[in-house]
Amino acid sequence: MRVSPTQPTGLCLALAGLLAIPEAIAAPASVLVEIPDTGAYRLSYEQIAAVVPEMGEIDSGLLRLSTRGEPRAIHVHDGGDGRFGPGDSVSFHAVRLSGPQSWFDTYAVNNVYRLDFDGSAALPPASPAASTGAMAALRRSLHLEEENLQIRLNNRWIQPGEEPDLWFWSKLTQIDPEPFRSQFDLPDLSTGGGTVDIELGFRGLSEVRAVRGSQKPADHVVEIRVNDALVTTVEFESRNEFRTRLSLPAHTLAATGNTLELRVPQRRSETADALVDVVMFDFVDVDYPLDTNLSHALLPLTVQGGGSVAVAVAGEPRELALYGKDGSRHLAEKRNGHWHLPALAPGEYQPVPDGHYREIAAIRTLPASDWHNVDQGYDYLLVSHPSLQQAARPLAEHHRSQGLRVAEVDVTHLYDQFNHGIVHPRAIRDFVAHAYHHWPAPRPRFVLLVGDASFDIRSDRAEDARYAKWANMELLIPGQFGTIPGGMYEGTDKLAARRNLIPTWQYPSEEGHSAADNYFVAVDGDDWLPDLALGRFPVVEPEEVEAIVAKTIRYATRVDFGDWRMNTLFTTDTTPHFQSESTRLADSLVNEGFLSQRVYADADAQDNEPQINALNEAINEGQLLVHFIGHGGRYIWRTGPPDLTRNHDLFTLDHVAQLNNGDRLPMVLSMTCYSAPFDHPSADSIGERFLREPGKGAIAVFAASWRNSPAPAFSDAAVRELMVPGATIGEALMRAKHAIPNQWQRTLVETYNLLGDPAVVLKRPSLPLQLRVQERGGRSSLELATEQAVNGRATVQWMDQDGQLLAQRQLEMRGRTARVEAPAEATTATEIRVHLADYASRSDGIGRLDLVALAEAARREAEAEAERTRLAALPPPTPRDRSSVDEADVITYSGLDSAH
Ligand SMILES: [Ca+2]
Ligand SMILES: [Ca+2]
Ligand SMILES: [Ca+2]
Ligand SMILES: [Ca+2]
Repeated sequence: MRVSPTQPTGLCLALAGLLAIPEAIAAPASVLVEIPDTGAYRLSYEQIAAVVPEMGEIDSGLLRLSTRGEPRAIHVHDGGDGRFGPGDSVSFHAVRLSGPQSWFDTYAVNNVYRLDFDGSAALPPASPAASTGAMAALRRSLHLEEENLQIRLNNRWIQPGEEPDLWFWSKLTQIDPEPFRSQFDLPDLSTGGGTVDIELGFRGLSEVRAVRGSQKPADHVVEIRVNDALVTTVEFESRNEFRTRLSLPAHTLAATGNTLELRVPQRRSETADALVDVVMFDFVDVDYPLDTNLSHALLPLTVQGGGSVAVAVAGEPRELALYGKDGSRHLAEKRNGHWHLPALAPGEYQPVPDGHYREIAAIRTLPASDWHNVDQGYDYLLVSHPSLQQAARPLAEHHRSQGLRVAEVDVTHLYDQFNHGIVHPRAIRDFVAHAYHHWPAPRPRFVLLVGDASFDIRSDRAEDARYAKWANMELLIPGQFGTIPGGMYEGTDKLAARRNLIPTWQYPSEEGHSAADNYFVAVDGDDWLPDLALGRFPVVEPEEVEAIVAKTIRYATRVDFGDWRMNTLFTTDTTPHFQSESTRLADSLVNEGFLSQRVYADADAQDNEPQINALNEAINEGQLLVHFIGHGGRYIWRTGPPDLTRNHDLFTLDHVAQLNNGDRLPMVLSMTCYSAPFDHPSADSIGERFLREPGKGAIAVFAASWRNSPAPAFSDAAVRELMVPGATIGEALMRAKHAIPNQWQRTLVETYNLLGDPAVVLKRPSLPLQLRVQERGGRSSLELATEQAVNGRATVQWMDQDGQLLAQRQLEMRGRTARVEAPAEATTATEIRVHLADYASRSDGIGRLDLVALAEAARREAEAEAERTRLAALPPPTPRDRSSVDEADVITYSGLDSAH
């Protein structure tokens, strides 16, 4: 039976039921153990039995340890009976997780070791023995690194898939009033001789431009002082990482209270301009000679060159063991007040006096589900954080009721089955790729991620000033690390690391790392275009999931379709280019029979209150689609670029919260900078808020996670694909991404994410409807025609040129045609709009006639006819085209683009 404190699901119960069959009773053959740091760990039988209660006593020789599939040494303390049971324990040396390019991993906090009980896994090679028994010199290596400030590196400095260190201890600049100072200890330092070796890590941020005719000064200069003495001044170039090594006589340092001081000096160029110099300080590695009297026996030691060791240990322990990084374990022998260890191989060892092992972070069994091998295919992969799985279940049931095969997947199982238990977005992507390529048919079409992400995976400090807002400019501005405030998440205490329920992948865009769920579904071919439809619910609380699920199911199943779905809303900022593109896009929908309201910010207005009110009213009335293109003012919509003196907010999180549009939920396309940076550790965004609002807001949001240049062609493709009757929004947006396959627009593909269920079908009216105006004997009437017989009601509206309603008629429609006389008050109408609801098929259609355009066409046709008549009267007679003349008093206009 699986026992996991975070996994109280029905699936668990079902599996428990299965396991009750006698043949199936078998203890899980493995557990996964999370460890936070390098050191020696002990695991008692009781700790293991707490997650594997049916384990029983086993042969000690069956125990195996591994990490990332590599065998590691394990030491069994079984009381000498050869059986591992109650009262026994195992111990091992484990190494902390580091990133491929960083001390702290980008995506995971803990490393994971796997303990197998069935003896089938490989054993590690034997540890090497020392070649000499002579006394070895002892040293100690310590790594000091703090993660206080995060930078963004653009795609000039990092490439997709790289995981550079983006977190730094401190920022150093030429205008810092005081140098950076930090105290450091060298516990058990031997000052008798030898050297203390220090390595410092930096990354440059600024660059100095070369002045023609003069030598370019170094980009960076850093003065390094240790214990108030200038040790060296280093110079380096560019925004790359830079490391420097110092070697100091041990007697210049002390076991406690040393100081490290770093200063970027003020410099002037040959033209006497002050040079900007910004350097990020990352870490210090120290390696120093050890005294043989150890006061700090819980810190590691290095046996230099190999050989025997004799140390005195403070605190008079009764027992001392040394665990080698190579897997070896050595019990020291006490003689004459010293602990003796013969013939140790060179390398690092962790002393363990009197059983002072480190504490593991967690232990769990491997999941019983096996997502490598399934006996049926699935259409829909619903991947949830375990804390949200229950809340998402009704959505899975809903899709099953619609005929989709839904796999409900606990995201932690994907780490266990696809990445050796270690958290990484690669595990999710590899799972999707495996399902896509290797599962039985059908191929999955949809992936939904239920859980928010956060790029600050270690801290619970919600301090926005720690996170870079720009890749290039911001860090160069004195005293600034981003000052435009964002709104904090409300109604939850989950911030920073606690929001990171399902990681996202980080794409290095022109403006730095950006949340990119697209990575999870770009699984076919050697390209970055998506192959499945993907959405995410970026929330942390079960109630938030329940609210989105409830909205989604109501949207899909309600049948009282209203004519609000004729409405579309196009809004933008003050930029003329965006306004003209927005109008072009709006017009394309008008021609399909949709109403399209435009709300454009006014550059001359003091406050744009009328526009804000218009947006509120329009969304409350109900919109099928809301499209914003323009400038995002960091997590919201703004009237222009983020210049606080001239521009201001257009639509904010507060406006979203104050909506009362109920079930009239729009699909929101937010084609702008960071309107859904859903991986921000603490700041809420308009995109997330639109989806998250219970009982109102939006059905889904398509928005960018970071800065970008919105492309009207992308909007065109997105709107066109979303309007295809029956298209799911996830697949429509996937196709829209395929419409922009240029490498230089990859940022749009990667950083625009769908927040919402990808299998939602936009509720656009889709019944094909033909409209004709007939003028006979001075009376005007409208004829409606459908391809299939309907049983429903049509609402006909006559509008004037200002969009005011002149008259409205409702008529029952049975069969394929219906006719209504134009009312007397409609004589000045310039437009007719029709909404037809068919109760029989539970569908509806819309149509629109532009009477001005029709009149113009009729006038032109009359002129053409007059010309034909005139020509016909001329000898020799020309044959007349009768067909158009017969229909001259009947003008037909299709109310729905039948191309869809
Ligand atoms: Ca035993
Ligand atoms: Ca770092
Ligand atoms: Ca692809
Ligand atoms: Ca978020």
